[in-house]
Amino acid sequence: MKHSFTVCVEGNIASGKTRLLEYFKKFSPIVEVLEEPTQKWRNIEGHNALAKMYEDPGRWGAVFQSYSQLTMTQLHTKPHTCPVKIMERSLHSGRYCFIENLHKSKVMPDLDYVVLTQWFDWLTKSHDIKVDLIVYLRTRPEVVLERVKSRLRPEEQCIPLKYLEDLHNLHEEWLINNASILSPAPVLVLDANQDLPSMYKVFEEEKAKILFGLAAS
Ligand code: TTP
Repeated sequence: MKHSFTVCVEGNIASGKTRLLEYFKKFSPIVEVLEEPTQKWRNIEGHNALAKMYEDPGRWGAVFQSYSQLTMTQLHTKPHTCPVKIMERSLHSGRYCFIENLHKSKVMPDLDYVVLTQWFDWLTKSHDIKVDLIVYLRTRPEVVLERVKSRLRPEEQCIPLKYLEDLHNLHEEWLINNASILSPAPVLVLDANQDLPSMYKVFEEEKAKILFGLAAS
């Protein structure tokens, strides 16, 4: 299969991306769902890169983002097996949200930033990283902070509201304010502040657009 319709699900930490992916698994074999490899990030030959990044982002932020870029490229370039491929995140959110945030907040040195962004530019130009639709799960930072606290992922318990506000603002810059320049695809924005049963209703109502593009109804 040459090219699937590729959907990337984006949104702040704990915005509900995995829930959307879980929901769309029922459309197999039309849909292939590719989850984010967070387990790989937590165990690189015995090293927990996610934990190290939160403990000392100045020392480990670039290493973590470099590994995340590698695993995300592997997902983007994985041969297609179904007409629709739904991925959690993309190379682009790594670049425009997380790398940008580390650098903007002066945690990441200029050199680390330049090297990572040059890698991003080269990867996105030289590989088949086509994205057809972005689903943006838009949330308020206060809402995702509560979810981060209640899901008890140990590495994330140190996350303050300010970090989620900064990431929220960068998602907004990327997918709302500068979408025509920076987004690799049209953006479907969903209000993801709601509880899970309400979100399942939204996914059901929006499923044609998510599977076949914004023109579908
Ligand atoms: P997310 O990619 O936001 O995944 P999530 O598990 O929060 O998604 P959801 O609850 O919406 O299903 O982040 C996973 C962790 O990895 C989080 O602690 C943030 C971190 N991360 C980075 O630090 N840099 C990155 O480039 C990415 C993609 C994630």
